[in-house]
Amino acid sequence: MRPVKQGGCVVAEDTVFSVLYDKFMFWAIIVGVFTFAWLYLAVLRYREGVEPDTTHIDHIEVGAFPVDRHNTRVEVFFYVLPTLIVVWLIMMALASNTAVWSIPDDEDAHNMTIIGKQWFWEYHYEDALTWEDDPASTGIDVDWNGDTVLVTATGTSAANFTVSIDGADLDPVSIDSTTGIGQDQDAALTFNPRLFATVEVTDADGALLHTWMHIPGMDPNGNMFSFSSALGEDMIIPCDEDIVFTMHSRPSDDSNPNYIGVQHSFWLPEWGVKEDLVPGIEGGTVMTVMADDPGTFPIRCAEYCGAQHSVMYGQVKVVAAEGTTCAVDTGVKKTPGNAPPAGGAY
Ligand SMILES: [Cu+2]
Repeated sequence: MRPVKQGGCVVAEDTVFSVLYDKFMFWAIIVGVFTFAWLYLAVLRYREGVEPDTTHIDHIEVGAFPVDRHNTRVEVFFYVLPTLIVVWLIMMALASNTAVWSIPDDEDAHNMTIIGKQWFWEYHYEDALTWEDDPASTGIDVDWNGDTVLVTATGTSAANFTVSIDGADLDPVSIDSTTGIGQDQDAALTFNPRLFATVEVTDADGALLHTWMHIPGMDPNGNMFSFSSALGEDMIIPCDEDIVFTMHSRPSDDSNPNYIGVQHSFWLPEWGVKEDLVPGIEGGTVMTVMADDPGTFPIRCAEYCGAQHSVMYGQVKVVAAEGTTCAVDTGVKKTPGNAPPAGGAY
């Protein structure tokens, strides 16, 4: 489902808890209709001046507690049915909790490490991510193959593209205005999956029309590329994949070995989920989300963490991994993937 515009903001649908809300609403309506129908039936049947049909299953006498004249089947039904509904609601709620606060049994999950410091977030990439803006909406397609970057922008106002590798901008390359094709071929462009790289396509005035980006994953030494909200950078995650966040609180100044930082809470209001970052928990805490809809959504700190707690916010941008779109409505997992593993989930 496409994101819905609400008050100028994009609203994510089909999150675990919005689906859970819909399920609860469904059962609440059924129970409500049944209960009120029964209520009005009783009001009509047993109102003053109407002789009740005592042969009927309920054969209740107005004003008398039905001790002697009761119906065991109806009474058992009245206990068993609500109990079944309550058990079913508990199962659905626990399944949603398990889907969020556990590590999914998913080889293809996109793993991130979130570091909370006073007072900003760092988004570290354990897994690489290559993505670009949706060619269907920008009309532009970037293809980086070996030492060649090919930009196809037929029928758009694209004029130039700039390749940046490891933070260094290469010279802009112009795009042929008739064919809409721009190509750069150079040994310096040989694609290296270990380096952060972007291709930005701009119009003649320099306005950004289309972005292609490669974010490298963890290197063999365990070093990870990261974005930081302190630099105004957004966290970028792919849609339609389990995103597993492992979260740690760290001091922003580690000159004092006795100071291990404070508790933060990584809150994604759009998904209705948050999880604490607890100093001293070595393995970190874990939370899983699946982003179904593209868009940019807020990140907040939900645990008072000091003087500048209120500025501890960031943004998460949900994008389509290269070669995919977010148009497929995968929804969320309607059934729990597995039970929480021993340890790891808090
Ligand atoms: Cu905080």
